[in-house]
Amino acid sequence: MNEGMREVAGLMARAQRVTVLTGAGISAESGIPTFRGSGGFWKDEEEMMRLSTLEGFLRDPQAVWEFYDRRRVQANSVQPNPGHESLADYETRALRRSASFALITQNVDGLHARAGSRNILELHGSIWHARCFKGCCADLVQLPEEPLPAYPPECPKCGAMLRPHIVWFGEQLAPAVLSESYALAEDSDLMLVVGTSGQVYPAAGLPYVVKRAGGTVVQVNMEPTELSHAADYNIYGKSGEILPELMLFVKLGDKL
Ligand code: BJW
Ligand code: ZN
Repeated sequence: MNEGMREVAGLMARAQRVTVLTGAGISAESGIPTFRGSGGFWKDEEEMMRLSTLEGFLRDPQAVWEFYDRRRVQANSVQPNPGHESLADYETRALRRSASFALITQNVDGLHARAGSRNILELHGSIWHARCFKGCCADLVQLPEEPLPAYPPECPKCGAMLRPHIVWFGEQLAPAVLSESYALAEDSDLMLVVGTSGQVYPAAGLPYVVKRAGGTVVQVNMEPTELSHAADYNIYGKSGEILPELMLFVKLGDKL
């Protein structure tokens, strides 16, 4: 067993203002690939620039839309795993004892909501939505579970091309979501950081905000990351196993 599991569960049980930051690793056990590392979404840097930048989209919107079609079909074919479910369970228990709880995710797959999490901030958007490329029509367009009939899809209001509602490299995160995330981090007494490589900013800056403001950071990951040195506790293992185990201790503690 990882050292400190009981200690961390004790912190989780007592924290009054909880934030959780998740990344692709939490969905890995559902069968959704992570970004970096072998078997990831991008084969190499060239593919990353082709599929996850505005320049890549403008060069070949069809290829990028096909990529997101595959991602939606895949996300729809898998289930949230015990890691997602444990965080939803933790939120319910935190609210019951009048603690605040927010789940800040870099993931775009929608699995946290399907697991029952409620207060979710999606930092990098969602594969389930598109928006007008011209930016003139503010409403998000809901995307279907199956591949689109034609590419690129058109804005239902003005007929311009739609783009995926995703934050690509070099693009600004939605200011309201980002500022709320920073405010929540600054105010947290505990942040759980789960399944992220901690390489992509500004999301990777959030644990440092918690530390600077005097809060505690607990990382759960398969392996050491860029954030390991900043975390007060590092628990190495699969989040789909570690988080349920932590919740078991939290629940035992509640009964004592
Ligand atoms: C498990 C597990 C299990 C596995 N259990 N754990 C130089 C040039 C240009 C830009 C920059 C630059 N320097 C910095 C920047 C800014 C850039 C950035 O940070 N780049 C770095 C990579 C260097 N950031 C941006 O561009 C952001 N915008 C911005 O900053 O605007 C202002 C600005 C603009 C320009 C210059 C400077 C400032 C936007 C970032 C948007 C990120 N978007 C993506 C792609 C979305 C597209 C899509 O989904 O298709 O979001 S990138 C990709 O990475 C995705 C993810 O959300 C994000 C984070 O990845 P994550 O979640 O950490 O996944 P992995 O795969 O990296 O890690 C998985 C982890 O899980 C690993 O640690 C595993 O060990 C672990 N794991 N199984 C537990 N079972
Ligand atoms: Zn439009």
